Amino acid sequence: MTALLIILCVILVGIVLVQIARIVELISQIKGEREVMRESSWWNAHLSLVFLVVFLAGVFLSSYYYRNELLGYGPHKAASAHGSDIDSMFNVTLFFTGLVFIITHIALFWFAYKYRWREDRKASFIAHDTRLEVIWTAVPAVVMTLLVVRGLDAWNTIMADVDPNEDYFEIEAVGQQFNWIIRYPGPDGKLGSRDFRLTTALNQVGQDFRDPKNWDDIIVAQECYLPVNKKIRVRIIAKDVLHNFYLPQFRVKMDAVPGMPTYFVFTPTKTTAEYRNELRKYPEYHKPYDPADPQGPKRWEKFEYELACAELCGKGHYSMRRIFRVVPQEEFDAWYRQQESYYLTQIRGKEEDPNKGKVLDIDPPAKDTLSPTPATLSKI
Ligand SMILES: [Cu+2]
Repeated sequence: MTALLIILCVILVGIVLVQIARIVELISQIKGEREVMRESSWWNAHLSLVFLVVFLAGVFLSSYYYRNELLGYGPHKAASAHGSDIDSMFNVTLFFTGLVFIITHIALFWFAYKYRWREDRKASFIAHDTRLEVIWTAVPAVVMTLLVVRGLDAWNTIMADVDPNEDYFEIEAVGQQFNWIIRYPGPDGKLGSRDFRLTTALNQVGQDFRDPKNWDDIIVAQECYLPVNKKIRVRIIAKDVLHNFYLPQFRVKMDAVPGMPTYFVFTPTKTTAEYRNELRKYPEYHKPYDPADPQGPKRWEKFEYELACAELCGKGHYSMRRIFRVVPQEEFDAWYRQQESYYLTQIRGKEEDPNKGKVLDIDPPAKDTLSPTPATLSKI
């Protein structure tokens, strides 16, 4: 019995010793974890400072490096009367948002460093601070209000429609999958009426040819010309899905919505030739236009104002591209005189012609007539 008790005592002492050993091990483990924590906290804090410096340096250097890629800078200056308004608005917004961006990022990473975990301090808990809340609500509210008011003011100025009595030139852009149909008024200066129910393969914008204003309208097949320093009003229409009429250098961008005509009024202030001349200042525009032909024309020499569709409208979206050439008034007039009426060249006398069989004063003279009529004279 005594032997049994001695054995039990030895086992118990053994268990106690094992437990003590485990406790000692656990204590040393806990002490080790704290050491690991101290180390990782130190590294995280200091690496966040390194990240802050590298990140901000990257932001500044890349902005500087790509400055000539941004609208409003370098070769991408505005070429319309209202364009500089939009650019300065972007700059003001960029200034305020940029400032906030830099301050918040410095604060974020600096605080992560400053308040890293340390054994000798404990986080304090602040449930509420009225003064702080007032500051961080009021300051952004005031800044945002100023930005929005400025934006609204610019919007109202830019989107103001033309006065019917002022001197302007109106054209029409109809977006469809996948091209723009550009219609110019004829010598009467007025676009004829449309009705979508009249649309056929030949009459693509549904012109109502009973309306004499349509008889001299021009559908421009190639490059569209615009006179410099003349107010242009574009009627913007879509036939199928959403498109967007976008002339980046003129800061013109407006949705083309099916069933809801929109418009944009702008005044081009730089001719294509003047804009090309400005691009000459930038070395990137001295590279060959066609990389396969290094001796060929340079990029600045081939620059054109391009109309693009800025609404992803389907598979052929990329092909909705048209060239707009801005030229002095005399050059525009010369080009304009060469354009032919769509009605006279494509519709007159065909199935679609509601005036078939009737004699109109715009008809060319019969072959045996020697003297041209006044109407045809005005077309020459
Ligand atoms: Cu489109």
